[in-house]
Amino acid sequence: MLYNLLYPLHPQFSALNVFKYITFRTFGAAITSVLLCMLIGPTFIRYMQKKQMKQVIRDDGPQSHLSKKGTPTMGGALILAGITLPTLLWADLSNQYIWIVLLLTLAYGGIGFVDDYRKVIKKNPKGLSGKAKLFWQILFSGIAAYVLYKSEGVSTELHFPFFKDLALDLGILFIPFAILVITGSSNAVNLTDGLDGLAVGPTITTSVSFLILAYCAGHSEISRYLTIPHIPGAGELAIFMATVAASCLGFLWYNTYPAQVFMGDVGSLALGGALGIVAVITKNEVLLAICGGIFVIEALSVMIQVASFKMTGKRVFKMAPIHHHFELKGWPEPKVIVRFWIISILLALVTLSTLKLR
Ligand code: 57M
Repeated sequence: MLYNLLYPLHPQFSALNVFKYITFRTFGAAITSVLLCMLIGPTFIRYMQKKQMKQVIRDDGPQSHLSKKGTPTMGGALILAGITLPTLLWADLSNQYIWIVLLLTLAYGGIGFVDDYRKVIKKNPKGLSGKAKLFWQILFSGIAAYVLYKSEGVSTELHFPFFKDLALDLGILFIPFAILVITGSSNAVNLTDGLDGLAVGPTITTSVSFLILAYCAGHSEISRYLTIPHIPGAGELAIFMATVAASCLGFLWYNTYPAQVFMGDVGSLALGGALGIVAVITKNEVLLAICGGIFVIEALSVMIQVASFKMTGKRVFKMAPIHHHFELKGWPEPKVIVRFWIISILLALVTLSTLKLR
């Protein structure tokens, strides 16, 4: 909004020229997001406590989790505010990608909100059924994918890191593929969100990496130099990714061990959806699987566990998702969390190194 309002005035006030730069607006958006989440946090937590919006803790998980009873949840609403308001403030609102990613993120947050609302307020432990969640996720990501497919200049090619000249044109299959990436990413982040700060850590490393990837993809000279697909307009997504990373950072202030608030599905489904749609637009779907490797490992651990139990009656892990396995092995919760963060930082470095490696 600031760009649309202030930049046109730069012929009269040359200082306003600074709003032209994505880098300047990215920093502005990030600072606004962190401050917003950190400042609203205490009021938000008090409100959730007053309204009794507290997490129900299952008693069949690791016993250390029983002490988390009464922790307020739905902190994802705070994250969504930290993404939406600064994006509206700092991004170019005439950019179609900004609207697609923002609306998809809010729609996924809406699905999570209904689930949390039923569980926490209506005291229905089942919340929104798995099938209903998947239906809405497919519908919303399908709409976003269709809009992208029909948009001029949006490529339907799938690109591969390390093999920069290799591209597979998916054609109409771009739509189901995009649905798979966005829905898969959303559910994988949701599965990861089972320890204090466990999901926000890798979300920060992934969104900072995608901030850089989006900036490079949107820049004609940098993308040509790096021989990555040039996607005009995608640079604005750096601002959106900055708000995702920064609102997670602000939220982490309260979600770090021992957590004062959980994000709930309203946060986890939205964050995963946001990463998925940005990966699709910037042609980095494969890199999302590498950068978000922690989410992939968490989701795979559940699939392996369920398949093994169904086929052999035996469990591969003490409990899935895999973070519970390490807890049950006796690792203190902060150790599991920080080690998973370390892996996600390493994966982000590998991801960014692909910009130069072929
Ligand atoms: C949500 N939700 C947390 C919180 C958070 C198929 C199966 C593997 C599904 C899986 C599942 O339900 N996953 C999705 C995981 C829950 O956190 C809430 O949910 C939100 C995210 N959606 O924001 O609102 C609990 O996680 C802990 N937590 C923290 N700190 C945080 O910052 O400590 C969350 C955030 C919270 C809190 O304890 O209550 C969750 O784990 O339920 N199911 C499971 O994860 C269950 N696994 C399981 O059944 N494994 C089986 C099979 C099916 C694979 C097996 O291994 O044999 C475990 N979850 C729990 N207890 N709670 C096991 C038992």
